Amino acid sequence: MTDHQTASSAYFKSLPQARYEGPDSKNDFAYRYYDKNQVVMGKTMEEHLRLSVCFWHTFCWDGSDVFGAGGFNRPWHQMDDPKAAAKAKREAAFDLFNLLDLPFYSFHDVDVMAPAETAQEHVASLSEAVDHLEELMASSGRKLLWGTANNFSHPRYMAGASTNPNPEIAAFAGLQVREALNATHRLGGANYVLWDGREGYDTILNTNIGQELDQLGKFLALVVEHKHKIGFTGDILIEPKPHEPTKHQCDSTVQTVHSFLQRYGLEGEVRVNIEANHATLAGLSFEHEVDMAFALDIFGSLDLNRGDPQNGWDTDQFPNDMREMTLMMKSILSAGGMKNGGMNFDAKVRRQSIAAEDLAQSHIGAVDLIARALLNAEAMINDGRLDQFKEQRYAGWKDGIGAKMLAGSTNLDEVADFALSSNHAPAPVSGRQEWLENVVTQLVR
Ligand code: XUL
Ligand code: CO
Repeated sequence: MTDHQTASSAYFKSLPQARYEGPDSKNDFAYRYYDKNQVVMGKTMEEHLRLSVCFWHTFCWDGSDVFGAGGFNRPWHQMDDPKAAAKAKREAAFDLFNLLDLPFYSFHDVDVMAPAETAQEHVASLSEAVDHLEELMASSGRKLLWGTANNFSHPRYMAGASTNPNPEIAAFAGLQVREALNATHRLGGANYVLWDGREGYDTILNTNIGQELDQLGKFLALVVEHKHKIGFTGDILIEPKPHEPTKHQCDSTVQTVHSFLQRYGLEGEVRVNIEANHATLAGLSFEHEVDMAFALDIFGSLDLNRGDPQNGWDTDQFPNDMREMTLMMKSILSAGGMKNGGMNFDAKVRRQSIAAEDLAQSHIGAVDLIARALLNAEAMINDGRLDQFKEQRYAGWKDGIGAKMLAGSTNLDEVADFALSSNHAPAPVSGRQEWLENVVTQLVR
């Protein structure tokens, strides 16, 4: 990858190249644990983690929040010509991808193109951006983890995209998805994501929820059909989130997405992109959502970030919890590792972190966290105590009446008669939670 690197914009020019220097390095731009070529359980770290930098938080956001204006003053935010600004932003983005030496990136259509108002302008502007992205990818060797359409920011989507009461707006959303999916296909993207930010309601008083679910289900079927029509071999992913910006979002959690896919006959066609902060917003843990996705066989990819436990919204901070990341990595390794998916930093620096180096160091720290979590997870698997405990806890279901119940080859009379004939009170055993937590503490470094 390093052979292809190009550096064209001035913004990151004063920053050094990030590379692996080992745990004792004193360099703030060095990786201490992420050695992309280090082999862990048969694959390099780079292949395991498939790390990705996102366009939106890192290059599009100007630092504004609902109470105040942006203070980042990135050069591409200061330019008057929107086309030149979009081009400068794309160039700066690839400079950071190269500086970090991570294999993947992700984008929404509107992140990479000059703003457009009409449908025709949208198509032309995105197409110009994709031509340029193709060149930047060829010269840098960076790859696309996923593309997506932003069907939530423009005011036309205030009442939803595919779930809008006005089908003309749903059609506009269809245009954006077709163009973004075609672009993702052309750029060799590994996945295509749909985050349905406005597909929900602010008040049930004005919402026909049954009809909106049908609109969303039928729309998703069109996306899947188009994927096959153009021969896109990546996965289509839905990104669950319970609320924000809407009060209620249709695809709240991994489990609700799974039920939704079953209802609309899309099982086997669509997987999930799980975001840590969306899980916690739903009152769930990241590990829960990851385990649930593997259990339901819809695991796709990950958006890495974290919330702030003291405030309840999607703060999209860079991850920093080794225990959480280790348990998540353990689930991934135990399930056979990443396939098309990867780990996308859907994370942003804080509003006061206005320097170019903040953009680099936020990623470098999080990359090291994940690399260390991978090593911890490997140690957990080799240690074996956690897996053995679970295995032995369910051993009774391997034969006898347990196996029959699981196979669905018995009836309630037989089950009840088994209890009667054995005629003893089955004894509870310890779940050993504290001991299990001790084992985790011993193995998280
Ligand atoms: C919003 C969110 C999005 C998706 C892509 O909370 O996570 O950035 O990842 O649309
Ligand atoms: Co996300």
